[in-house]
Amino acid sequence: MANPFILAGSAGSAMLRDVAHGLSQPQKELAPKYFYDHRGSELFEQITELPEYYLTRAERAILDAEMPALMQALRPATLVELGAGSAAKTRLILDAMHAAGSGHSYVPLDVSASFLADSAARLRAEYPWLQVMPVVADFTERVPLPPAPPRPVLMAFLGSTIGNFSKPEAVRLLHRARAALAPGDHLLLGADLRKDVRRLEAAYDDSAGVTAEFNRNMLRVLNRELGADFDPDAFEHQARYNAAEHRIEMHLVARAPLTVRIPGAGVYRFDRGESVRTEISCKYDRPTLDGMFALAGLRLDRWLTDPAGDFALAVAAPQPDDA
Ligand code: AVJ
Repeated sequence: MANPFILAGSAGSAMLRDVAHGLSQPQKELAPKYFYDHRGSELFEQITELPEYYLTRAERAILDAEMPALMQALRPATLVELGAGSAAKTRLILDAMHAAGSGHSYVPLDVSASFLADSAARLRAEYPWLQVMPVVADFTERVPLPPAPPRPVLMAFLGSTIGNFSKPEAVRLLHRARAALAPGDHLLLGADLRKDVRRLEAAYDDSAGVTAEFNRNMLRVLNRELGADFDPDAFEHQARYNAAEHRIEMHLVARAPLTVRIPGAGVYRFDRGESVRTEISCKYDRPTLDGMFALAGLRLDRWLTDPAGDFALAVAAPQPDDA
């Protein structure tokens, strides 16, 4: 028993249990959702503007080039967005939707009620024609839509956030998304593509050190939220490409032997050079996504990439149950 101090139920928070469980694995791990406190979200914004981090620019370029024609073809009445992420990308889709004259409903789904309220207020002010129906939900658990949303629905899951999930988890998530879709609806999935390892590693280990700060910020979040005593400076940022799994892994590597105390969750030892993995960021190709869609009851419908082939927007449609 690694952690005899964990109390079941209300006595131990979900975060405490999750962190204790992750730190008890042979390869210690922490969930990437813990990056994103206020500071972490700011650092991520900075990452998206780094010269090495091509993902956001590539995805925006595809949206810019392809959304007008896609909205003309699909004519969605409602845009559902999983993770109500970057306002700039949402606007490219909403603008194209408005230009196509197909619909005016927007359903952002996010865990953070305050983030949703802020972005909804801003969008309503900027788009008087838009009906915004925010839903507070953790879309990794469930994908609830408001009752009878105007259809067809276009459900967007952008930013290659799917890459944070292992293949079985990602398929489960896609399957849940599929369950919320009706015939005629579509899923719009942003996915980062496989490429030269040096470019991938540079994207997650920038020369300005912003990603290193982002990575260490997770320890500050755990210190504040759980009263843990991580010394962020005692850990080195590392981004490695795991070629067998086709994914970038971010680790925090202990520079020396150390122990960390987490009240109510015990004491954790790190050997010198031992790491905690804080994120996986899976990289895809078309056959792999094809296969994942098939397992999730979806069918790839359109494959849109930037000219360099760095990033893809995959459009998928629900398969009938008997197909
Ligand atoms: C927001 C999960 C897509 O994996 O590229 C950026 C997060 N981590 N730099 C990614 C991230 C390090 C990002 N996602």
